[in-house]
Amino acid sequence: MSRHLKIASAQLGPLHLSDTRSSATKRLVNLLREAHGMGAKFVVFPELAFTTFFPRYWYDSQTEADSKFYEASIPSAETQPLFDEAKKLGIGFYIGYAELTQEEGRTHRFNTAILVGPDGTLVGKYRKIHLPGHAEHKPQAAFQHLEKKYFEVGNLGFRVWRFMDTITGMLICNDRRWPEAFRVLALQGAEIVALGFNTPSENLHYPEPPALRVHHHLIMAQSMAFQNATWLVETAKCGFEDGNRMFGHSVIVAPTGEIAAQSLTEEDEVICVNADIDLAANLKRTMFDFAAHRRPEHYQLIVERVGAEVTPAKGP
Ligand code: ING
Repeated sequence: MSRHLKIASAQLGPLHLSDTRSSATKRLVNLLREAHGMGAKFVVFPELAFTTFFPRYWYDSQTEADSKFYEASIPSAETQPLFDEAKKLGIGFYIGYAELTQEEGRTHRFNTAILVGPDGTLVGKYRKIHLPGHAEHKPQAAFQHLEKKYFEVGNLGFRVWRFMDTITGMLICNDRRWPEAFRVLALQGAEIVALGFNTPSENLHYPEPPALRVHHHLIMAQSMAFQNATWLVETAKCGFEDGNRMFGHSVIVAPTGEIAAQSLTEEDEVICVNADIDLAANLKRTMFDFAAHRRPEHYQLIVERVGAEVTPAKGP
């Protein structure tokens, strides 16, 4: 009898600068209840789910940004209702937020996601490692993408946890563009990867068809799930946030690479799949039997070299 887990992706529509944490939490609780009504036991919320995607704005004062957008504690009084409702309904969840923390006497800021068990316990924490964008102000640009200014590179590594009778790992947004991140999770036995994202529809650097960005998002999700034989749940915060559009297309992808469910709007929306966690067994036993087929002795450049360098062979 294979293991099944009803998984929901709870997509959040826009959060504006004027939205409060309490209003965001109310919407998250409503999504949780809708997912519960669909029978979901594990709900994946987006990246930075309590506030607007603030890295699109330059703030001279980090103190101001800290007070507006970061969680000094999780949960806090404003976000506690989500944690209470999930525990009451017996639902585990993934949620992303901006973490403000004091460690070794210093202040640190991370783009963080947590895994909370159906009994309300904190099971795992992940701090985003691949930070896109820039740290300097680009006043000429239509919008900023200042994750390198507002967050430090995550310092907890890529990890998995025993979670609701599965092995679950976490990633955040830009991580989905780097195959190494998924492979490190898969090498630890990941069966489910949960990933929240906030992805602008417009390209900051050059005119790129918005449809092409969605195409990239969808092919990455399908290939990463298949090549690592894992379930992959990618949940968007999306829509027009104070006029800045981010795309939806939240997806739940099976280890076979097939999209099992996809959102249809850029608003609050829940999609749900009764996931067969053992669906990957055949793939892991044959095509993606890592121990039988991988050849790490030929992969050292992946770890040793950061940027690409032209180093052609000297002969045949
Ligand atoms: N957002 C975007 C993402 O990786 C981005 C940033 C978009 C980078 C497109 C490069 C190209 O989906 C976050 N929050 O990482």
